[in-house]
Amino acid sequence: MDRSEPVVSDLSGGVLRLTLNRPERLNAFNEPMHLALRAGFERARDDAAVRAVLLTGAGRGFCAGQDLGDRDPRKGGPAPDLGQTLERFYNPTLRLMRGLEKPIVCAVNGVAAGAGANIALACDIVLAATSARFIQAFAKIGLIPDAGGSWNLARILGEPRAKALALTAEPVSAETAAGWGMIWRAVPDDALMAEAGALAAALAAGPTLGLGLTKRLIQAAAGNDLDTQLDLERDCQRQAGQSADYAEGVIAFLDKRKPEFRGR
Ligand code: LHQ
Repeated sequence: MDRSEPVVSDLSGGVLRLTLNRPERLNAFNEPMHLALRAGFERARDDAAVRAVLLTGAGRGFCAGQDLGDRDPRKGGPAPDLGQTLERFYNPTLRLMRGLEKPIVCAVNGVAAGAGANIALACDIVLAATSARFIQAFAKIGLIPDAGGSWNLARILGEPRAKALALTAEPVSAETAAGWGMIWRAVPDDALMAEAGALAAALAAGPTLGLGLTKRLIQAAAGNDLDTQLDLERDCQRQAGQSADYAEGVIAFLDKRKPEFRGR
């Protein structure tokens, strides 16, 4: 692994693998890492060769949130504007991830704390090593859950668990997270990367347009009433039905062979 890149980016078989790469700081975010991660998701959005993203971390951690050494209060000066940090760095990346009409798989290889936990929860399918923990660490330092955490936790878990996690900063194991529906699956440590890689590869070989529309629909559901959602399904299905991958899927079914989707 190249130690000089804050995020290592590798495109293979339609999967863009993005590896957070500050292992000595448990992949905590500094400015270069923020910018590199955002550039990775911009590439995923703009490059048709990317058909799925796999996000993971180098070393023993996934991501420990914001690098707290970057703004050491002992250095003096005025209190930092953390709202601006969110506006400049986190929020654009969270919006890119949510708007990306390609699946994002997250392989949580170790501890995910603060904004690191919430970046993981913002991915579409989250697998975690059984040794990994999710920690809403914010309460320990007087902050609020950011990086979409207050929104995602409340939606995924409901208020009772979301509030308890955010107010206590109690770690949640991968198995508990899976049991609560906070993530898709807990996987033995030594099997995590193979399983996440295979899942991302299968998604990248899928009907990209249809998968992207599916992501859009499921994300829209909670904010829509049934009539609005039915209209949206109609519009998306119309679009999906015009794709070459839909024709290929049907022909492959009728020919009793595996489809070869091209992502259009
Ligand atoms: C770290 C960090 C870290 C620097 C471990 N920074 N070095 C948004 C807007 C703007 C500003 C503020 O924040 C935010 C969003 C946020 O994300 S706020 C939440 C920030 N994150 C945290 O509060 C988590 C802090 N880290 C921890 O509580 C622990 O490190 C965890 C529980 C993640 C892991 O514990 P251990 O497995 O015991 O590892 P460790 O604590 O020994 O960490 C290993 C090294 O990584 C260590 O450095 P050292 O030189 O002693 O080996 C840590 O200082 C460093 N590190 N997290 N966020």
